[in-house]
Amino acid sequence: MDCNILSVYFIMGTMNCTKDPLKTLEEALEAGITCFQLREKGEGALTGIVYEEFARTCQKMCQAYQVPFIVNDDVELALKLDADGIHIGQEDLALATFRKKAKGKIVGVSVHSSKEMEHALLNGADYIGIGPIYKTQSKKDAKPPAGLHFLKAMRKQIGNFPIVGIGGITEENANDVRFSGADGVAVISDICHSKDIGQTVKNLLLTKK
Ligand code: FQP
Ligand code: MG
Repeated sequence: MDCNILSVYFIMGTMNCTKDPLKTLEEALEAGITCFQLREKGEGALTGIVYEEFARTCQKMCQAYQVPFIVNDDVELALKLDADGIHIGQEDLALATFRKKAKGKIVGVSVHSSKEMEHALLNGADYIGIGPIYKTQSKKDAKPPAGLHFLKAMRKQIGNFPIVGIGGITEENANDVRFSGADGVAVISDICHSKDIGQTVKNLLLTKK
């Protein structure tokens, strides 16, 4: 996997958006996000056919910009839509089982310790998400912040394997996250809540290492 796709990795679900979700995605794509993850979860999240249609629309938009479309958690949907990839957490699914089903797909895994990292690598992850780097509002069950120190330690262990940092990342601290070893930054709120998504994405891109 080309680690440049992790540069500005936008994650969104309808529950994260303060304005129209598809408009939010459109503006983010137009501004140059390098990857998109649909993370439709939480109270009030879309379900059933409405969810599926929303996902298809997001996917089509991503395809128009040649930006990878990744599905969070929902393996069934990812396979049904032939998404470019899936992101799974530690509790979500046996990675090895999924890896077999998803040949040629990008598989991302959340990692919170060296042990989890080793397991992810051995079982065929294409990239790992490390976080929360900072305090986050977007995930209710988030672990306490791991900080830049942890990210640096993981980078040391993992060589040049693709890493994206996640959790509380903004235009102001994105550079610190990159300088601590991340290939890119995963962002929800900083983009979803921005008054000027185009400018926010440009600022996040500008801090590229
Ligand atoms: N890293 C990334 C990515 N994406 C994510 N969704 C997570 C971490 C968190 O399963 P998980 O994954 O721990 O929680 P949730 O399913 O609630 O998101 F690397 F892509 F930035
Ligand atoms: Mg998950």
